[in-house]
Amino acid sequence: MRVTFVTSNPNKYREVRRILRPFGISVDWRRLELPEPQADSLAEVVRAKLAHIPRRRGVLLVEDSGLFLKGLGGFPGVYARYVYGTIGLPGVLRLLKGKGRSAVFRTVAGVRHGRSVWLIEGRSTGSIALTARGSNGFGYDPVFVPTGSDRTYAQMTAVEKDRTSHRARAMRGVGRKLVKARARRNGSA
Ligand code: ITT
Repeated sequence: MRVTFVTSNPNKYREVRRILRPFGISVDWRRLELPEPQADSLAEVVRAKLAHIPRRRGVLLVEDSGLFLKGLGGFPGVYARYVYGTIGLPGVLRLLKGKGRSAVFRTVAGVRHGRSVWLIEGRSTGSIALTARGSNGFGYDPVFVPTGSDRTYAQMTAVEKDRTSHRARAMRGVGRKLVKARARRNGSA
């Protein structure tokens, strides 16, 4: 089975390709920056991304991710991309000084297959490190410490990050659902 994943972010593509491979799903990358409307929720952004892509055959996949910081009332949340590109990690660490450091990373994956649209969410809970650590991964990985670890995602291997990451959880949900749909189509479930 093949899916077309539309994202501007090569790191996301690498992760998604790796996560879906065990489900027997190959991922074709369409590199495109889709407009992200000012929206309150990742789900709304995902629906807007799907709506922007013309209908065509095959399975289409998009996702939107956000980092929700408890000490900042959920900021940057859906605006994680903008905040990363403006104040960056140093700015986020400055804003968090003296505040609670718990955090949730969320990914909402959106799949369009024919007339069906599915949204599937994955979450990783954790906290924000006092300083950036590690050089693997991308984006907020150097500051995000998942629950149960004392290392940031940037200090982990790709396989270690996939065990708990928001994206891996959302994409494994996508993988399971696509495998089930294929089995139904083939009349074997
Ligand atoms: P799209 O084209 O798919 O939208 P993007 O990089 O703009 O790619 P998002 O808006 O979903 O993606 O991401 C919001 C921000 O969060 C952005 O700065 C990403 O680098 C960062 N981010 C997303 N997933 C991450 C992860 O697993 N680890 C660290 N940072 C991540």
